[in-house]
Amino acid sequence: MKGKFITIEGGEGAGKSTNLIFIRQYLKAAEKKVVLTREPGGTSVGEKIRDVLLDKKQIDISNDTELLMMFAARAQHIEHVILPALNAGDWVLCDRFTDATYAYQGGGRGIDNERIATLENWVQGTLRPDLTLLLDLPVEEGMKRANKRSEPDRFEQEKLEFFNRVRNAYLNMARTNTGRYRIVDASTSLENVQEQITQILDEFCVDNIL
Ligand code: Z5A
Repeated sequence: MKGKFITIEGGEGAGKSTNLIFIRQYLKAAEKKVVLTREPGGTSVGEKIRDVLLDKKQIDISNDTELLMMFAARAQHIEHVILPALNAGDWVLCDRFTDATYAYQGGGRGIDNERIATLENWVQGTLRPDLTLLLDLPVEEGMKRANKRSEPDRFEQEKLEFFNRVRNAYLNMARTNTGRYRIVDASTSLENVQEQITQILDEFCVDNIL
């Protein structure tokens, strides 16, 4: 595989969408061909699955169904978008990936990590991100930012404790996967967040002799 796979993670309102655009500009300036995508979604089938998963009227989705739908969308995404792009030498920038499953379905819903790992190995084989940026900020701050923007979706209707479990799951993953994870303090000004991201990307590009 010639391309690089970068994922961005964090709680709601952490600034993932905003900073993905910034990262794309950085990589384009470094003359990389970039594919920007997201999960759940990224393909026509995946976007349909996303619509069901986020629909606040779908209150009867069981935890296992939710988990399997995440991986169904992911299987389609990997086969039709991520692997072809990486094999062509493109850089794939993805708004959430499997770490979100460990955080939300694992930390948030309480599904055992081993069951998630089984699906991860089945659907992804050896594919893992090369770099994961975790935009971290207190849950209440992210909620304030997200609430300014739009009606809450099915996940956003969850309670504070759910999102605190999600945040803790992310921080635990970041602390145990220091090779590919970088934690960004997302509670500061956008300018400061983007300075932190620039430093991380500078180091990543040097390490990868680009
Ligand atoms: N999910 C899951 O459960 N399992 C999985 O495996 C996967 C996903 C892949 C959809 O994700 C849901 O799917 C998600 C988890 C679940 N549910 N939740 N919650 P999503 O990524 O599409 O949804 P989201 O997390 O709710 O994203 P978001 O609310 O769009 O947040 P964001 O992209 O991180 O933030 P943003 O739109 O860039 O910024 C939010 C606002 O804050 C905006 O007005 C910005 O201008 C502002 N902002 C950004 N940065 C700053 C700073 N630094 N200061 C001040 N204001 C700022």
